[in-house]
Amino acid sequence: MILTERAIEILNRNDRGGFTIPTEGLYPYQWNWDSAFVALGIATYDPDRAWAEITSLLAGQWPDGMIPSIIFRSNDPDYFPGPSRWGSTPGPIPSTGISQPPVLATIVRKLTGGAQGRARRAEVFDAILAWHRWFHAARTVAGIATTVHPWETGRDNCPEWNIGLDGMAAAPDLEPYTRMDNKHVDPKFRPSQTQYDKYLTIVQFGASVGWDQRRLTDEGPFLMADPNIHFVLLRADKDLRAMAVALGLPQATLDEIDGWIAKGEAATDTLWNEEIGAFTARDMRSGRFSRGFSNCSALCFYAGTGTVEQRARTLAHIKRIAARVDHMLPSWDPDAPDFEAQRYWCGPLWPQMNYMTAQGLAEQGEAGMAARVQDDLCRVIEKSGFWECFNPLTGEGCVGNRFSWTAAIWLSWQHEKKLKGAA
Ligand code: 9WN
Repeated sequence: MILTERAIEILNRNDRGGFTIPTEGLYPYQWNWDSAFVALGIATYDPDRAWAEITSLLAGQWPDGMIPSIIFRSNDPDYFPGPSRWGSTPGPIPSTGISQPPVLATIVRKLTGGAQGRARRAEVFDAILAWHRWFHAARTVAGIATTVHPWETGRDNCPEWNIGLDGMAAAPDLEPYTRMDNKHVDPKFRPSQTQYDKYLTIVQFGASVGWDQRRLTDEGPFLMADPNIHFVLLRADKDLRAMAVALGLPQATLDEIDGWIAKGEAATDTLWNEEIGAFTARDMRSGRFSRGFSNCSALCFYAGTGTVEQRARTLAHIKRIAARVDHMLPSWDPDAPDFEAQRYWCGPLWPQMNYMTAQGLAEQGEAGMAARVQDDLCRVIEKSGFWECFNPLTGEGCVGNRFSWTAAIWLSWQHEKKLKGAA
């Protein structure tokens, strides 16, 4: 109970009036997929405020349908790269020029399932449809949704991106900059300077082409396919379709979404890395795969895709890792050489990933492992508090504290447990 009150207090404290920041100091703006997860938690005690979280995110949507990764409603000198570094963007509110994994449709479907949900679904359906259309048009290469920036994948410095980053050089004319992230948290948790130079090189390229998204995809310095974006989008397309059916939308809309789902199912194989025996990221220019099992490899269950054999081999990795760490599910394979238990996406477990992984495993008949993934996150929260991510070996909290999505996922699960208990 105390922890539940604490979680609500964190979300209230991070509320900036209709939208929620991930954490004070380090992330002072509205982030895309953070807000979707945050809505899940707020919905347990204030459904109207939860809905405002979603509509405030949609307020930043670009005319081409893209919903940016960060919406800059102010200019906070404590954050870099802020609005001036991204330059002029075409949306109604200054923003980044890249997106983030599209979990929104799945979360909107969940939050609007009741009798009163229909009007809300109808209110946001077209905007979400336009966003998915954008992924399928502006980001798709050779039939698979790709990404142009590690920040777009939501998992910045995961070793998955090393092949893509090694294949590009930092711009020789990179405008000088000062990182602010390392002033808020211990640099040992954060991406390296070399990685930051490349992140900023991609931003500089995007700004130089006026954020022409097709040019950024086709000509940009970095182009990889990401199991996170792929599985989240495929799952979200399926949820979008279910909402379209419930809303009685025309056959043409269903046909369009069916086309995306068929494309997504076919593209799943593009990410199958036979050598590792799992779905991994892939560099679209060289065709090379990344060399390790990440927590996104496990999202094939959440997307309800992959063959029986692919899922069995994925599950074997999950079981191997479960025997290796106290706290599931690390963001990178603990048996891989570049695993680092505390460095951001190189090892720590992430609450929003555990949420999706547990949901997918439970839906696909793997109740035991789903419970392990869920319980482990609850245990680290009980032990260490509401951190951004956690060391999977010790359960120690890492990077940002009093973190919104951690509080939100805690609340959502506690609420579901209560509902189950009452049934
Ligand atoms: C860059 C806000 C975001 C999350 C991402 C996480 C981290 C930002 C950063 O924080 O990314 O967007 O500066 O590291 O990787 O998943 O949405 O919580």
